[in-house]
Amino acid sequence: MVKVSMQAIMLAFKSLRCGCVSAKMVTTLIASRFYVAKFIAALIIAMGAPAIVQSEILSSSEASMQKQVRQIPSLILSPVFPDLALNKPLFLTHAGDGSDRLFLVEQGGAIKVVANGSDGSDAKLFFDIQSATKNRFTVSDEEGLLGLAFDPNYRTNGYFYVYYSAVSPRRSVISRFRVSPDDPNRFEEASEHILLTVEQDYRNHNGGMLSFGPDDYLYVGLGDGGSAGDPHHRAQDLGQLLGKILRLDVQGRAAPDNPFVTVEGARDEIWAYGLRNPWRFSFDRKTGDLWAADVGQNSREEVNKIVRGGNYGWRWFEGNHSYQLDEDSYKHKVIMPVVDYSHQLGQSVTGGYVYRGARFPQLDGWYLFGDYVSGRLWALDTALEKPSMIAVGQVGHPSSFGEDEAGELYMVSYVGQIYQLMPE
Ligand SMILES: [Ca+2]
Ligand SMILES: [Ca+2]
Repeated sequence: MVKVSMQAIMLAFKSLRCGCVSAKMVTTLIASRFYVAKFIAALIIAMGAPAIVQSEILSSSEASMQKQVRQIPSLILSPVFPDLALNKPLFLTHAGDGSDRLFLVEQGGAIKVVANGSDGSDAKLFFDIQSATKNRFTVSDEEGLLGLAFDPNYRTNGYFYVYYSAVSPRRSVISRFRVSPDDPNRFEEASEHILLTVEQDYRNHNGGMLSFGPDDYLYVGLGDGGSAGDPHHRAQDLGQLLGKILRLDVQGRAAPDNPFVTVEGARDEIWAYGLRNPWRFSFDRKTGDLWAADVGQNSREEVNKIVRGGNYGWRWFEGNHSYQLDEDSYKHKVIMPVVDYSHQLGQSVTGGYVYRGARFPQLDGWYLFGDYVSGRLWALDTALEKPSMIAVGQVGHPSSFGEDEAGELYMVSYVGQIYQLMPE
């Protein structure tokens, strides 16, 4: 169940030198995955060394498929910012301005900024939704401050973009803000410029990812609107923005060469469609490939490589399985996921990144992602046409992954901890 190596546990025992902790207590602790993140953090504090999470092959059948391919090294999840308190963090990113700061998004509407490599005690409140907008911000399980992206020209224009939920009426809002001219660690109040508003009739499936592509366009992830089973069949409806990935310019307009600008009745903003709830996508820094995780309904979670104009199948398909086929489903080309997995392994996929940092060349080209519910983490070798999922660890509620300016990878745990991902 829990993939904390025995080696790490024995090391912890040794350094603790404490006869009062029984093996049974440890087993009980690690069997409760809710406490895994805090348990690992406690181990690190006790050990003064990073926890070790063993890479392992998923199953014997997977093992035979993996024989001829390279192995990912054992990974360490090393907690960072020990003196930083976070409440329901959902994302981590950088400004791309050479300052090497990290920006941490909390669902409740705050963005905190810290120096990369610090203990976190230097954290400043960069953004606060309550002083940012007159709109009625709202938070629920899948609503809140969900996304953040910095303008490719942030260094000169100070613009950044956020995705948040509002009510009266219920909607998703994508807005641009500006940094304060007087303080690089604080945004400028009253600088909101709304790029796009999308009506929502349900609280769930809001997507929320924002990211600039290598083409300097802003990509936006929107879920199918919510409820269950896409009752209004929106993901396949090119006349609607829900269930799509959009590609916008920095004014919020459709990019002029988007795939459906010449298609009658289709929204110009759409880049790809047939998505249920894309929860985190990212661009491979080396190849420009767009990798998106799409959260499933009742049985399958999936990871997709998104191409221009692609239809990713929902609600006709959930992962590689049919969900609700109809006469139209047989007339359309649908792109199946690169990988999908059953709800025995997890119930809500969290997309990650292809590692392209310089520090750990042995991780180059591995796409790292996880599952929010089970806490399992996996890697895909993107050099392969049909990569298999390789389990690399397990940790409490991975809500997102993130990159620093140098392309080093982090994992954001919803319980309030950030980890850096690195080889053992
Ligand atoms: Ca919704
Ligand atoms: Ca799909």
